[in-house]
Amino acid sequence: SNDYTPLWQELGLDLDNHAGLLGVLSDAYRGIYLAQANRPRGMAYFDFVISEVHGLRIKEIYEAKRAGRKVVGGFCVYVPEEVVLAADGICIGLCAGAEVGTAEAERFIPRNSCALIKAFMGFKLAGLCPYVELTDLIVGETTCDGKKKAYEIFDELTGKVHVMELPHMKGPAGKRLWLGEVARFRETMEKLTGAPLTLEGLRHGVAVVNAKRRALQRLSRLREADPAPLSGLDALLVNQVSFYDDPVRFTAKTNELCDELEERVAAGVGVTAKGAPRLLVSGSPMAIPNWKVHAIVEGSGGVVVGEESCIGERNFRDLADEDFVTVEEGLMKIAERSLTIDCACFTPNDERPGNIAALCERLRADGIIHYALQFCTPYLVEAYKVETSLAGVPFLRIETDYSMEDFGQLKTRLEAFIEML
Ligand code: BJ8
Repeated sequence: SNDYTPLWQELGLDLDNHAGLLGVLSDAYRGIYLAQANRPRGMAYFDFVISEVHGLRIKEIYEAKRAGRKVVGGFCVYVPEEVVLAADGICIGLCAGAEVGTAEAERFIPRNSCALIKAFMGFKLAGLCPYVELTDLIVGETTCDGKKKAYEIFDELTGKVHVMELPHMKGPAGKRLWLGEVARFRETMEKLTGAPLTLEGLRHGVAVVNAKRRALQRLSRLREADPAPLSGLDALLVNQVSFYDDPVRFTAKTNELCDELEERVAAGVGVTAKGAPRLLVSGSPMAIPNWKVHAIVEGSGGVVVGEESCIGERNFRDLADEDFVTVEEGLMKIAERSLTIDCACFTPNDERPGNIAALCERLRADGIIHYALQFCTPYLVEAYKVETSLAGVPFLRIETDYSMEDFGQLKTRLEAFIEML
């Protein structure tokens, strides 16, 4: 295999720490992913992507950057990837799902910050994230208080954070504000690239991202089958990879996987026996390599059939309207699409319970696991409304972080829940 050490060194990574991280990651991947039975052949591509997560993909981005393309990192599905692609940029999701650099992060942010925030700070501070180092621009947003305030410090550390002001209500004033913010982001991108955004570019950006969303929608629909044609772990992985792989290649590979899954469904082939308990996981996003809950569920006889999450349905449920004739109109269509996202940072967030009910029915889920990261106030508080609106559907609330300390306790609770279904 290739030696990427000189590249990692050039990016300023802490080589010892980094080697440790990759070792832990590949052990976890072997134990959790490669140990699964009856995986579709199409997952081989995603196994390869993971094995090269800090290798080949980093080299590709590095080379694209040398050829003049700009790299934009983000933490939220409200960040308009279409606009980045319209400017011939590369868009990368920077959310992190491993407990890394915690002590370093806690020098800057409180201990009771959610694990996701602690991890993105920790990865940067411990010199472990080549993606952050490759970015020309990092886009933050005013979603939850923890992220909003952490971006101020992240900007001090990196000097390249642009914050988009996301409204917290979706009335006319909120819509105007968001439209203005998408327009301001366009200007930021134009300044970064030194070139005006074109209609052709924007059409291309929307088409590429919509195609990716369509492939993920297709994957989601295939999970309706009983037995499920692929594990929740594998589906989660595909969704996680969608945030940093080349979008055109990712779409092609996901569609190839779906072709194979269609054959499986037609032949009644699945990863479990027919009738295995089907779970929908709902709540805070599960950034790579956060596989804990799925691993426990699927190690306990259940199968996860959907993620009502930003690393899941919220990322691809709605497409942007491709019918526009000016750049301004295109930006409006992009802004309108993103406001259909039902994030708990909004108030009220009345669409979410209905969306969960519909998803639960479509996926024929037997129960819902409401997953919230510890200290994630928006999702922890909203769990009440979700649970009460879904009366009759078996519902389990869990609150956890990235550590393995509660693994045994979580396993006991999840096993009991699955047994009851
Ligand atoms: S649109 S869910 S990606 S904000 S887990 S950092 S909310 S305390 S991630 Fe999110 Fe955008 Fe909403 Fe989606 Fe805060 Fe909660 Fe931590 Fe979170």
